[in-house]
Amino acid sequence: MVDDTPPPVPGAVTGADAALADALDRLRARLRDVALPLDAPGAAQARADRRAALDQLDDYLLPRLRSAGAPLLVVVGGSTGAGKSTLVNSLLGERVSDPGVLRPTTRSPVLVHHPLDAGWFTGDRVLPGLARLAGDETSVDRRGEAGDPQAGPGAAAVRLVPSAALPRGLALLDAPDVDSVEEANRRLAAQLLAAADLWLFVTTAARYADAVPWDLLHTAAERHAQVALVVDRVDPGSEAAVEDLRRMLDANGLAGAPLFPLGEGVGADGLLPEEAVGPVAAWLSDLGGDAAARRAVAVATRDGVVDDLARRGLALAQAADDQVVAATRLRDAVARAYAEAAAQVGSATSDGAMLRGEVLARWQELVGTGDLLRSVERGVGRVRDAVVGFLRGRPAPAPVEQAIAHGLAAVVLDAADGAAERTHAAWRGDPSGAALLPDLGLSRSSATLRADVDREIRAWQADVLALVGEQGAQRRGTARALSFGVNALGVSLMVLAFASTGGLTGVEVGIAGGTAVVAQKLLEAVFGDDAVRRLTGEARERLEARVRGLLAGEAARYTAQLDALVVSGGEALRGAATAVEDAARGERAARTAAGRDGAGAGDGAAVGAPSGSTASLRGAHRWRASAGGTGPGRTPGAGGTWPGWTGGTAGPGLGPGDAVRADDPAADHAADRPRGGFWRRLLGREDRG
Ligand SMILES: Nc1nc2c(ncn2[C@@H]2O[C@H](COP(=O)(O)OP(=O)(O)OP(=O)(O)O)[C@@H](O)[C@H]2O)c(=O)[nH]1
Ligand SMILES: [Mg+2]
Repeated sequence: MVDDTPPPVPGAVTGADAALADALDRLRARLRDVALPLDAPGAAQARADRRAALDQLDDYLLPRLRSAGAPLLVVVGGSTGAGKSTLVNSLLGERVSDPGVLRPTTRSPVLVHHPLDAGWFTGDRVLPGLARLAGDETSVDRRGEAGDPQAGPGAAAVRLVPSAALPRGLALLDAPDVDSVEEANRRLAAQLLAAADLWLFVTTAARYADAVPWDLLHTAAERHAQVALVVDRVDPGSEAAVEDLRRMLDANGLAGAPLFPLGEGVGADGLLPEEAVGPVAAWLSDLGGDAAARRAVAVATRDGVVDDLARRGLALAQAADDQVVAATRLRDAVARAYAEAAAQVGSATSDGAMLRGEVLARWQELVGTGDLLRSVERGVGRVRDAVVGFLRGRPAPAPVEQAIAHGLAAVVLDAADGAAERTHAAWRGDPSGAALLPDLGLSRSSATLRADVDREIRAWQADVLALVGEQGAQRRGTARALSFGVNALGVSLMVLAFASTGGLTGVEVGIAGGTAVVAQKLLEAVFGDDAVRRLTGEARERLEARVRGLLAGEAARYTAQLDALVVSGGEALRGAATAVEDAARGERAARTAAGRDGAGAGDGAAVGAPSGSTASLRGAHRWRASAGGTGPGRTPGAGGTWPGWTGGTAGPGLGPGDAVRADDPAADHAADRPRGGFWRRLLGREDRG
């Protein structure tokens, strides 16, 4: 588990920065909480966004906010084989990262820092999710979070390489290829770029328009990340590619990105010649030596990331709300289908449909030709005696009971099967539901339903017999009738229950050609009208309750899929994202006010090492010596200029020419360099004239 609260460090932030860090901490907690388990449209992207947002908070933003003095992290990214490792080695003049012929070469990122800056990188402050490798170590136990599939031996690690060739306050990270055939490489490269204060993007004259790098460059532009580009292998004749790339950058929101074309091939030592890397070296060395410039770059990238995270938080809140909507829609489909099933059973057991076929035949066997009805209607003797006499001579009522059980089971099973089919169809037609269906046999009723239905129907029939028995016990004079015919009376009540609609009984609705009339007369003769009405209602209610229970069990097979998921709305996340926006506004206002008060310089000085203690990267001196002229650093451009980055032709913020050509090239000294136009623009001092 990553410790979110590193120990206080020199230059640690307070005030508005701390409020922003707190707001981001809360956003992080909400992002962790938000669950997007349903495959609603856009959910896969939202999950990836959520992961990326958490990574960026952990790897970059929170550490950066809490360690105002951390060195500027320049991440060298780009296509495989573009020459990232070669560039890093060439800038340092030593092979810290293995370039190679086999792609991809760089799997473990290499982070080069000044020896005195080591403390910033050995701990958890930067990229806390990546283990550290020192020297020649090759395997790691990643300090991943519990349950993290990437944790464990062989997982991502970063190799730390101290180098005095690098200015203090500047770190170079050689990343894996962004378009790698290996997914882990691609993901790591994107994660590293997201943790960068500055992207140094390496491409080639042949591949500068490739889609994958441009996806990332678009992301950078969107986030206002600070970006510079290096174009390798610009042979004479391919200058047009550089011009085209410049146009693409301008047209895609990266007009301010410096562009460094490199034309030289690698030497026998595997390094690019000094004069080739000179412009990049000089530009980066200047940046390393200028605390205010470093701060400006770091803050510009950070602001973009904060805005982007708040935006992402809001979008993810919407995605979380969409999940709630999707879950509700799925639950509604289940509820609708099973309510319909219950209604279907309800009408099939009250409209007389049950009293046809087998039930009717067995019932007629039981009640015979109508002698009973006639004697009851004639009012001969005491009615109850007539019933007793009638019941004494009857066959057993078991076949009627069985026929009822059989018919009733068919009705319930049919309704349940229909509901399962409808639910399955509704879920299958819904992306969120479809993902929950495979391997679950949810297209039909559960395998145990038939047995469950049979059991419930038997239990209901027992209920009805018990009702009749209880009613007899309460009423004087029924003992004899019951002693002969509790089963016959029970069956009569079942029949009557199937012929009662909206409080009307069989006689009133004339159901099934008077089938129910005999049952009703028989029961009324024994118990009286009111009791029969009440008993019929009670028998129906018990049946309905048991059917409801069966259908609820069936419906639960679907809703359990949803219950197993945590689906919570995006309200808390939305609140946290809005709070980040507010805190960011506050922090920027405080920064502006501090700048007006002249406190900006002190602020800037808090970033990394103070000016004056810097080394220069390889080739920087050579470039500076020739800056503004036609020295070797500028070849092979015609007339000593690179068409791709000459500031005069393609608008503001164009590149190394701006950065390294001082206003007065004659006053060009490594230790005391005036700041280039690029940095002035970043710092908001547009005073070049
Ligand atoms: N001609 C020429 N060759 C180069 C240049 N830069 C790199 N190379 C060669 O291209 C090959 C790949 O270079 P690397 O530096 O390993 O490329 P990479 O971008 O680090 O590649 P991955 O780590 O696989 O992503 C090596 O053989 C280098 O010698 C260049 O500017 N010009
Ligand atoms: Mg490499």
